[in-house]
Amino acid sequence: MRTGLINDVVELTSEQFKFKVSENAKNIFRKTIDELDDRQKFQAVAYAVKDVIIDEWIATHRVYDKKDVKTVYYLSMEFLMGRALGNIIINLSCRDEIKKAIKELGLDINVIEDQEPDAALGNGGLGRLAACFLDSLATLGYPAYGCGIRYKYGFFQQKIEDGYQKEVPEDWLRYGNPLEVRRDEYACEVKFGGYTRTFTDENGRSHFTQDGYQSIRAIPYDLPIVGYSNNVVNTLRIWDAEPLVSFNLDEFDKGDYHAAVEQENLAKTITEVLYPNDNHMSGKELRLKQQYFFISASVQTAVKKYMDKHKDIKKLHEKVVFQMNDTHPTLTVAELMRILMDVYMLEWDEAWEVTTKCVAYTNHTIMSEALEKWPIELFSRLLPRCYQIIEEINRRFCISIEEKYPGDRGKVERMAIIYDGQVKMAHLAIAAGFSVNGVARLHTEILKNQELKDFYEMMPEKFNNKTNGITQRRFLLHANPLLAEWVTGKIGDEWITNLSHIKELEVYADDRKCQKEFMNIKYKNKKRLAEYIKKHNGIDVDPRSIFDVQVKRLHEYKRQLLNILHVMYLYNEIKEHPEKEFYPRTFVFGAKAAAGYKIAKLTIKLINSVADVINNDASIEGKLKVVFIEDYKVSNAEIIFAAADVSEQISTASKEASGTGNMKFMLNGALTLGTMDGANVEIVEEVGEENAFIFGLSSDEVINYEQNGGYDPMKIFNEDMDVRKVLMQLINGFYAPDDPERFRDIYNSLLNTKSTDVADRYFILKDFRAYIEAQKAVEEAYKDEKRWAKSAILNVANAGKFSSDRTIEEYVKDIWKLKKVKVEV
Ligand code: B1N
Repeated sequence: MRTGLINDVVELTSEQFKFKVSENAKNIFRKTIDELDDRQKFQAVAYAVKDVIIDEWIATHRVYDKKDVKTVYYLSMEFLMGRALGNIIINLSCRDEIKKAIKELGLDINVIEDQEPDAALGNGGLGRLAACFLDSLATLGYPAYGCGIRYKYGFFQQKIEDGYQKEVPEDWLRYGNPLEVRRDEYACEVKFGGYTRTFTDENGRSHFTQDGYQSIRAIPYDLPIVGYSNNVVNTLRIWDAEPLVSFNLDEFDKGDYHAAVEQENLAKTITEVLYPNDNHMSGKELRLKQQYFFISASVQTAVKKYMDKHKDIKKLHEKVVFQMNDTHPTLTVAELMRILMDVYMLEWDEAWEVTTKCVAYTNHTIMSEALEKWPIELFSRLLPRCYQIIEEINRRFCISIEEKYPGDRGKVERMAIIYDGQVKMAHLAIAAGFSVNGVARLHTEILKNQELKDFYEMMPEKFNNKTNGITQRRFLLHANPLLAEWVTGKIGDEWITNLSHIKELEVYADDRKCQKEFMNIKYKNKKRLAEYIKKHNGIDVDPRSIFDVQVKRLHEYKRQLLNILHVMYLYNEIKEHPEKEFYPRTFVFGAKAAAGYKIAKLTIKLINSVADVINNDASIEGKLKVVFIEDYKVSNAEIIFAAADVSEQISTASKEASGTGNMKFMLNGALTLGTMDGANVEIVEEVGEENAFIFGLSSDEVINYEQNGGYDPMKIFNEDMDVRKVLMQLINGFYAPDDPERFRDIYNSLLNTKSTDVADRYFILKDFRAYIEAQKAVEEAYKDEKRWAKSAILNVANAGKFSSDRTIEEYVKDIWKLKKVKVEV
């Protein structure tokens, strides 16, 4: 039962909720409920839900205030929230009343939920992790703010035209966002450019200040993060930019026309769009502006909030901790130092002491092209005072390296924060952070022993692992209501807030009746996806076939190419041996490629071309289907995970820091087909190797090859006739009769050392045979329904570790040191 502070929340009845909705229809749209179109219905309901949340939101912050709690600020350029409404409703304790009201109004909750645009303020895993963490923080009752950017355009919408990806702007705010609250009272100023000036105060102390800068106003919008059944509502605060003073003719008269226009343009462009790169750095000036913009606003606000209640800025770390989601928010270090010294007049050593107790850093990748390095010229021009501070941090850091390793120039060269004309953000984050963590055990080990070896040797105490997790509220309870209900029927509903309980399902894995129930639910979910595919792709797929799914960002290291090359191989096999028994298979792909990532976009075209040929070949009697789901995003992901039999997690070992899709599949009872990479290692450890399909090179083997100049893919091409045939089909027009050269670049990326510096950099051919064998094992296993059902149930039962609740408890215990709060009467 709900225990709230405010009467109207405590006793919310379906009648009251219905009243709120009809009032909204009237006040916002001047209509009665049945006159509203679907979008308006969504808005009327969403505003009513916001009304329900608001009292708890206020109550939560009253408790935080009163208890003077320590708060984590989770700083992230990305929060991939997806849709809010459905998720909020399942988290609210009065969910049943709301659902009842919606039904009694004659509205269909699924139709209403479908009207909401996804809040796609993120690219992929890193942004979705941030969203899962916010859900867990609220559900566990920890004081937390998410801090980010209110991009006008989120991650682009993907259209497939003639098999090619087309990017369409995602105008998610077109109809406004009913759930946000604009907080003008917390607006602040952010300064760019100009120069630093030194002045001496009356005590003879010198200080720095910035002059000749451009300014913009940062305006926060708050979004509610509703905890599960606990009255806690935390806040995701995303910043928008506005001109400080709107364009004025004064400036024009003074002849400062250009300066005024520039300042106004800066405000317009800064929050315009999310950079659509995953695991890749774009060295654009605007990106650095975005970073400083939201960091300056967030850090200023956090410090101000602390100083409103406390006197001693030197104890900031007792109440505030900043978690930097990768290096994108690393300017936190410089900005906090700046505020402590220039605003609160601390000495360097005092400011450094406070800063290094307040900031912690999470590393999410070892891909070298993702490492953030900024040219000194750009950095110092845009952020002169921050640059000056970083120079001094670097000077002192280099001295400490020399002290520890006298005479070792190599150390200083490899570890310096500023070197070779560049500012290295990861080095700054490690030098200043009191904690450095990787996101899966293997990833953290690679950081310690390879990528960040020098740093680990010098400061081992900073390094720790926090294996990623996902929220079971969205990815089971909301995404898969049939399975969720089945689980609750078997073991009760404690798993919703404590996923370790799901282990209790294990005793049902061998039970024939339970196996049938489970497979029946899977079948229904596959039908749901088949309907989605029919509606969106016009393709018929058979829900009795094996649903083999790879959905994630398109990246060479994730090896969608390996998957589609194997499909091409299977097709050849079926054509050559039509008499051979073959269990029908549906290969499902979903992936967006960064707009400028040529080979990734060509891979999408290849998948669609292969799909065209195979899906239209009547001679194979529907044994094989290939589907590319357009516009893969959080909302359709929920349908896809629930329907999967096989979870493709086939990255080149060592490259995928963790992966989180792998966990979502597991929780929904799909079996992992994967390499020993990222969190796959821990998934297999939990579920047992006999309930997964593991293949391919190990991370050690990959790293070994890399350190010795790669391997020779030509040898495989010359010796393995199946591989050779598939590769030839890339350049003989088999899948591109109108332009046989179309896929030449893909062919070259695998074989040709003239056109790429390393042939087959991602070991696709090296792992190809092993992948074929693993896929054969999948087919064999699926034919044995009992065995498959057992394995699938065991996957669900052993997913407990992969709840983001567990991850957050570890962050709290080892890094953030927060206290749980109860919000009640
Ligand atoms: O972060 C996820 C991990 O599960 C994935 O393995 C990892 O690839 C992903 C620059 C990134 N790492 N780095 C990024 C995103 C955007 C950008 O501009 C890098 N994303 C990951 C969560 O830990």
